[in-house]
Amino acid sequence: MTDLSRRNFLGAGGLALAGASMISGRVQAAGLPEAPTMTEATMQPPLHPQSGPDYQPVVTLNGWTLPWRQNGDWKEFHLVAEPVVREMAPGMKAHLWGYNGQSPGPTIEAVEGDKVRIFVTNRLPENTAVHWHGQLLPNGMDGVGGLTQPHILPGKTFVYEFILRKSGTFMYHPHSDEMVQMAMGMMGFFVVHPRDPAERRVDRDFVFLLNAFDIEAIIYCLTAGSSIVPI
Ligand SMILES: [Cu+2]
Repeated sequence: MTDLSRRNFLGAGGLALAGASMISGRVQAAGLPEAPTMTEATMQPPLHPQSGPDYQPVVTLNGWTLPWRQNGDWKEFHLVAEPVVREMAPGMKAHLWGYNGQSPGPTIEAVEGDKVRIFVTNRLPENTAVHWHGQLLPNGMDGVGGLTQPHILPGKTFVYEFILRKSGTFMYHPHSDEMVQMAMGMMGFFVVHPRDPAERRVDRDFVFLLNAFDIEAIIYCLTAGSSIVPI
């Protein structure tokens, strides 16, 4: 655990410098990958791979795919857990928690056999951790805060590294105050394409997450003086 925390935790500000003694030389040399953010809740075009094996990318309905960078053998992603505001219907804004500007979070896409390094920065007001649901990986990368790793404290970044052992459609979500955090909207897809692009080749591939929220309605009435008061 000591080694894990030393190797995988970074500070939030001035990461490359502040975190230098806490992370591996390889990560230190590379610095943190950019954390793309999405301001639109509308469906974004699929992201065709610019490096590595080819595949038919998925379209995430009402969502988007997280860009990555290739760093040697590794595909590097950067997730940011944070509060987000999503307009569910015209004028109805929900205060959710999500990743990289949206809830649900962006779809992570890669290929069976890929080495992935996923930086997770916590901008929530409480601890978090990310569990890679259904993936076969080393126990220390399984993302159960307080059990298989220390919780990621607010302002900190944790680095997950593992090899994608099987193809399939998976999801990621927190395992740190998970009942609250999942209810707040923290989840996203993790699509692993078969290594052989001819295997179960499809022409078009879609994923969509269904989620239900109980949102307290505030009903307003317009008074004669045109001020708005909740009733
Ligand atoms: Cu799960």
